[in-house]
Amino acid sequence: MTTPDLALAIDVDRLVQRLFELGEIGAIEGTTGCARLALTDEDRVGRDLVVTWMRDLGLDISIDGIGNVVGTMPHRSGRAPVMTGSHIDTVATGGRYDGNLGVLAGLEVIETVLAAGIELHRPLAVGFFTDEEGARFQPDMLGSLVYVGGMPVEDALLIESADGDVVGEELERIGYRGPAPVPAAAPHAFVELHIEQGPVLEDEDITIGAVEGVQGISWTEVTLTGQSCHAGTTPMRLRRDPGLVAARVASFVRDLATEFGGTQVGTVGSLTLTPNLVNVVASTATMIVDLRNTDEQILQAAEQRFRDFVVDAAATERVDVELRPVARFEPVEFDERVISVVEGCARDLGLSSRRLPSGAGHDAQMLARICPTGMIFTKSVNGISHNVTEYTEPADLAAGANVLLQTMLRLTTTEFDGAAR
Ligand code: HGY
Ligand code: MN
Ligand code: MN
Repeated sequence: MTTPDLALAIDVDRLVQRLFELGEIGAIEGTTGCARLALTDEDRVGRDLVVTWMRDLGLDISIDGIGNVVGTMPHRSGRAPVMTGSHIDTVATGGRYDGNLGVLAGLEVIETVLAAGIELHRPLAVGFFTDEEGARFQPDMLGSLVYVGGMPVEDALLIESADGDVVGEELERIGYRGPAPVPAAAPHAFVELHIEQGPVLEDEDITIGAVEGVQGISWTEVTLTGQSCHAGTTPMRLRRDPGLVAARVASFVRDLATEFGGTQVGTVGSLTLTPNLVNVVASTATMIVDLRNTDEQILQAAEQRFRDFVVDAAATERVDVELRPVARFEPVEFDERVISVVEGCARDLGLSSRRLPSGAGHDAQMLARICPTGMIFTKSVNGISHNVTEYTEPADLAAGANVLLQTMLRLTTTEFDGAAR
């Protein structure tokens, strides 16, 4: 295929139906959300369903040592595929589109191309990566990190959740510890469709996001250890209260983001007090602080300010503190050549587009280490995600998936001289 066949279009009803079916697995009662934390039974059932759809299309399926699954069109050329994909694990209060759209739209693109009987210069592939969310096992993007050689699979298999579950054991238990080698062979190019998960496209009424890159991410687990004692009898001057320090840290993180401004964000979304009882001063407080910025130097400065504050706040209350980095990824820039193809496809399809950075982490930021990579965003209604009310209109699902279709087709005949740019 040389000239793009703009008349070719995905079947949005089939895509919506699959999003619904997958969303029913781990459905959160009374909502349109779902919970499929990585390597849980719900994740296994979701994986089985997507693998069945891949098999029904006649794709060659590979499952690697960290449970990443890739379906590739059989192709006589032996050339590296143009690959798409994302994740099907969700946060505990997830929606039906985060990650799932990228995987199912990729499946839809391949089904559309196969049905049209188009001869391609190189195959298309679609994958889902293990534990993109990092909600149960940190860091996030764990599967794609291993896929590109960013972490030895042996190390990844030893990672423990807060509940003491171990990645390797859970992977065995759900039957997804596969034989395919990691790091994987580099695809020819990678492009991921994802919901924006923020308000920009909707606020500006723009249909497609041509994503420039992903901001840097820093997750630090903070363990504060004080002394539990009676809430009624213990004078305030004698207390060593880690709950108080945790509250001051959470407030500081917000103030730091406000002070830095720009793209700086800071979040304390995970905070556990032990024993977490109304009449007991906590013995320990455990939290994970999420700091992000598009600029690496500023992110490092924010990290340093946060660390200094925690140590000082703990000392003031005579509380012990332990800091443990659990995820740290520098900002990533996508390949200009892929970004331009995304923009060109949007334009040829008559869709408005703009460039923007991604506030969220994505598997594409890992694939960018090994091949020319880009992303396509489509709107999130009210900019909401990681929330059961997450929603994207069918027209925007179709727009994103059709840009993905055209982008993947063009990338099959795009030759990339030299390293990613
Ligand atoms: O945390 C993130 O940005 C992604 O959802 N894992
Ligand atoms: Mn995602
Ligand atoms: Mn997510």
